Amino acid sequence: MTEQGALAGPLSTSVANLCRRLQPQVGPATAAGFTEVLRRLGAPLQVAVAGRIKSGKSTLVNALIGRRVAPTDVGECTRLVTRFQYGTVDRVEVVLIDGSTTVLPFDADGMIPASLGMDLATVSHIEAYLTSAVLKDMTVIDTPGLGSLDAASVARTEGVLDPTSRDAVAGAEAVLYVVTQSVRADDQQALAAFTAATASREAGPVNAIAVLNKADTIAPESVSGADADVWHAASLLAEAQAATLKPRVADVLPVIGLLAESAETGAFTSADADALRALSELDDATLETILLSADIFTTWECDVPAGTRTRLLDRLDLYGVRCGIDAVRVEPDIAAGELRRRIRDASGLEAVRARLNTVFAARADGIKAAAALASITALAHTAPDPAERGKVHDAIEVLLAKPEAHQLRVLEALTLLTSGAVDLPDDLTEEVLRVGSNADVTAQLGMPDAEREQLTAHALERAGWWRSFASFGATPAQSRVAHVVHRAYFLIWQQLREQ
Ligand SMILES: Nc1nc2c(ncn2[C@@H]2O[C@H](COP(=O)(O)OP(=O)(O)OP(=O)(O)O)[C@@H](O)[C@H]2O)c(=O)[nH]1
Ligand SMILES: [Mg+2]
Repeated sequence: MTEQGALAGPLSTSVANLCRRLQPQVGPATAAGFTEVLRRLGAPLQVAVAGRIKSGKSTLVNALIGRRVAPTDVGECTRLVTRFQYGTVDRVEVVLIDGSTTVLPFDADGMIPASLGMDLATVSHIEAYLTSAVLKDMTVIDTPGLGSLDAASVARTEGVLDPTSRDAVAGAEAVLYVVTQSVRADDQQALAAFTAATASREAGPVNAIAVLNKADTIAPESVSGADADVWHAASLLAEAQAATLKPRVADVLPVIGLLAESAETGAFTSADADALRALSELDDATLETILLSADIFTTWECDVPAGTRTRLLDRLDLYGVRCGIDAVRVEPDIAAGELRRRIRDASGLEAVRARLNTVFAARADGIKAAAALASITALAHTAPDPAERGKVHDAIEVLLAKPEAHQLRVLEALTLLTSGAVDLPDDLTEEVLRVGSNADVTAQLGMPDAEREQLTAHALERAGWWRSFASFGATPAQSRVAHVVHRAYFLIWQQLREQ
């Protein structure tokens, strides 16, 4: 088995070294388990996109990858798990339950065919290898809708949830949870089940974020305080949902997946820009009328051909069409590329990407190492030979005492804070999140332009402050978190001094 790519960081490297060192000293079953752990450690972070049926998961996956490749809306492939990972050549394989694979040609539009032409009962999942750069840092797993009534697809989704399964769909390490306007009680349950069963030791706000998708379809009058503004309404709703989903996710961000997909995948073309320009010339009254509903928009008699309007509606829906027309009216000469960027900006995708980067990428080392340690611990439990079990446990103890293992405590502290299990004043919470959520020292200290000397002094000062807070000013629960933050600053200080 080959090991792909670079490890996520120092802790993953230590865990990998532990596996390699112990491998020759253990029985064949445990050794094979280590090989699998090593393979997983070397792979990019596995991010599952989960959520209720038709919430727009596949649309978002396409937007994130920057290619319209996952079938949306209809077809049996929306009932299958599809893993999108980096490859040097675009290739799609169907993986059968017996482990064999068949290459699947892309359809005429360059998409994964919506129907496979084979017995779905024999299919495990789909593996798509794409040259998309985003996939170098994370593997994106598109999942069938939770809460779908179709028993076979439910069973397949549970395959994703099964942490012990060696199946390729198992073991998502992070979750992007897609909700729409109404979060239902079973959304919370589904999210709980999904995060609890991922391979990560502590699933929760550390490795899960949520998006409020289809923000464009929210009626602003239904949200008090929204001032008839769709995006404002979406932000308010997202905030309320964050409070409901809080112990499970770090954040809920509003997004319009459809606009993100159209802008990022090139589905929005210069012909669409021309169509928006033509529509922008309609008089105000006509425009207001046709934007009332999708039916009126496509059937109203006007100079822009009905087919062109249907296409626009598919790409942008009514809200996006309105945004586009507004942009053209302000700036009649706007180029198609600029219009595409405006649509992307209106989609909210950039904020989602940024959050994925801070929440997942910066924590990938800790998240992956925690998942690997959980697997190693499970392997040790099932090892037949007590001496072998002892050896593995001892090695884990040694590893946990190393400075790089401190990240695991930081992840734990973040979970305690963001889930509300431990309360701190807002400014302190923000400080802990900053220290725990960034990979770069200047960002951790919140001093982007500071010299090393200033950084060193600040780290030392904060280390001292958190130590006394841990001893004097804190409840026992706060004290636990404070000790972790103290040590985080101490390690930063040490690192700065050694540079
Ligand atoms: N208006 C609007 N429509 C959207 C948005 N995102 C997705 N859609 C539409 O919602 C429908 C379902 O989208 P999919 O991406 O297939 O949803 P899914 O969650 O993958 O669906 P399943 O895999 O079948 O559970 C499609 O017609 C999309 O075009 C959005 O932000 N706004
Ligand atoms: Mg889908």
